[in-house]
Parts: sequence; structure tokens; C-alpha cells
Amino acid sequence: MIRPILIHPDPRLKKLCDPVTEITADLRQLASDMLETMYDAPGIGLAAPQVGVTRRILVMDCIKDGPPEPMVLINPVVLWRSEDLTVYEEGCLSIPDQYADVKRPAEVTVGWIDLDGAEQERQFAGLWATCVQHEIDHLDGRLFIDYLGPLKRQMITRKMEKLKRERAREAADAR
Ligand code: K2U
Ligand code: ZN
Repeated sequence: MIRPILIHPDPRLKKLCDPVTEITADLRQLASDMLETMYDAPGIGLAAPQVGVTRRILVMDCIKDGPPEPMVLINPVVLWRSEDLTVYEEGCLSIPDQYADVKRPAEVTVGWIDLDGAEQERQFAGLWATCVQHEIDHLDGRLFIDYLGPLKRQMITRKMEKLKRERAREAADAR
């Protein structure tokens, strides 16, 4: 099912998420819900804390045109980062309609456990590299605005607080 995406500021988005210790039916349902929620947003990545679950699992599908390539990464770890950096104008489903340039290593090698419990390792480049680093940051309670200067971060946070007040008022009026 599609789950609501938390909007910044929210303490659950700043938490260091807990490692997954067992792959259960509930975890599989969470992964399925996260993929459904990501495609619906639409987005190309989503981390569990964004749907209020502070556990180390993320989903990704950075394929634009062509058959979808959904990935589920459990307890992901960055094993290697390139020296080269790239800048990408990032957004975040938890910080809607705000974009800023973020500099990150151009390529990363990530190790993780898949839904079958098997260990995986892959080197990512391009948008996949940006996305996987953005999502792993979520598992460490880090948002792309944490890479910005304090004034720009504060301006974006103020906008999100206003948005949340407006959404709360709309919800109250709808009742
Ligand atoms: O984690 C999220 O909030 C989903 C992010 C993932 C992402 C952020 C920046 C750069 C790459 C991935 C996005 O909101 S998904 C939306 C999107 C779509 C196409 C390109 C970039 C971002
Ligand atoms: Zn995000």
C-alpha cells in the first residue's frame, strides 16, 4: 500500500536508523510498500525513515525509459568512493519542491543484503551513484539540505514548516 511520506522537519528523518536483523514477511511488505510509494510520488529512490520506519532499508529505480529495475538494499554500506566529485541539483520527497546543488563522489561501491538474504556488491555511477548516496544519507539521519549553508537550510526549513501548517489546516477543514 502507498504510505504517507514524512515532510521535514520531523525527528524521525534525523534519526540514525537501526540495522535490519531478520528478513521477515513484514520487511518484505515494507519493501513492497516503499516501491509502490516511490513510483507513485514519483521518485527514483526512497528510504524507510521517509515513511516513518527508522530501519536500514532503501529502494531505488533510476531507470528513466525502459523496463523498471527496482532495487531493495538492506543494511547498505559504502565500501569505496571515487576521488572525482560530481554536482547534481538534488531534490527530496521529504522536502517537496526545493532543489539545490549537492557535490558527491561521482562513483561509489556499495555492499548490501538483498531480500533473499544474499550479500550483494555493486559499483554505481551517474544518477544511480547520486541516488544511492542520497538514500544512505537518509538512513543516517542526513538530508541534502545538511550540505547547504545555514541560511539556505533555514530558509528551506521555514518553507517546509509553513507547508506543514497549511496541510494541517486543509486536513482540519476537510474533516
Ligand atoms: O530520497 C528521496 O527523497 C527521493 C529522491 C532521490 C534522489 C534525490 C536527488 C537525486 C537523485 C535521487 C528524489 O526526490 S526522487 C525524485 C527525482 C527524480 C529524478 C531525478 C532526481 C530526483
Ligand atoms: Zn530524500
